[in-house]
Amino acid sequence: HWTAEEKAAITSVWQKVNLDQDGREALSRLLVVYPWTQRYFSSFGNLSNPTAIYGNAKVQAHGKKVLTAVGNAIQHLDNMKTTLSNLSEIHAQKLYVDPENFKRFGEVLVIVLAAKLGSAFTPKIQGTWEKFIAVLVDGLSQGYN
Ligand code: ZNH
Repeated sequence: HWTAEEKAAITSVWQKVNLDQDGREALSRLLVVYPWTQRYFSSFGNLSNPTAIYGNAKVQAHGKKVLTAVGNAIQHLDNMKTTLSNLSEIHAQKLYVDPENFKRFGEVLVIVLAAKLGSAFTPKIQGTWEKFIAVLVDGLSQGYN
């Protein structure tokens, strides 16, 4: 259900992503903008303010891990649901993450990409990314049924 143009829009943006920097930025923003998401990361140490969050090595490592998983999903656009089923079950049955938070993370990720790419992140490309995020969130939420 992806056109060649949509696939190109997703992969060309992803080529510009830096997993370390952008992963840190996305996860840090999630933790600052939606502070209740901090409850899942009680083992990460000090998350009491933005400076502590951005400087937290565990946040950096985990942001990279999450974006690496997003990149893996991008390599499997035509069967994202299967690709994400295992990860979804981990979040549902082991980590007990409220799936609403996947949407929040998706929104934050789009903002990080927009800030990074500026005018190159055209409305058309944003539209394709919103669709990608919706499919990603769907895939991550399947294990909650
Ligand atoms: Zn998550 C983990 C991915 C979202 C929370 N994650 C994880 C991992 C991965 C991921 C890959 C690892 C796993 C293993 O180890 O096996 N995530 C992901 C993605 C997304 C996400 C892709 C979207 C897009 N998460 C999320 C959210 C949250 C979370 C939103 C909340 C808020 N995760 C989590 C946790 C964990 C994880 C808590 C665990 C961590 C540690 O290290 O402990």
